[in-house]
Amino acid sequence: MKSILRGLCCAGLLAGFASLAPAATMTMTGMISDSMCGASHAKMTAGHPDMNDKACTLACVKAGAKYVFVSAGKVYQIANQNQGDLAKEAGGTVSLTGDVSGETITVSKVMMDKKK
Ligand SMILES: [Cu+2]
Repeated sequence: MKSILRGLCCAGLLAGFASLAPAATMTMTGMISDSMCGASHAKMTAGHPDMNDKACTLACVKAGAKYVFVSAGKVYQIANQNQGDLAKEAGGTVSLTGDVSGETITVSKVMMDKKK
């Protein structure tokens, strides 16, 4: 009986930790995209062959979408949309450093990925 109570107590603690997860500074490789296209611009660029990923991202943002960061298939929201490098590296593969909290990143640094 005691062990069951202890188990319940631990589960509660873990759940509490998960929801209060502190922001962690992380560097990830991924693509700067927009909330309209998400992980792929293929749908839009198919209809506009003159558009590349960068042009698409910028056009989407101009149309009201937000910059997002796509890494390993996951789409992160970006808290500071006015970060200067976002427009510069839009559509490109980058190393992005920022504070990650859940699904949201506060971007501190964007570096072009030289490998690509
Ligand atoms: Cu787009």
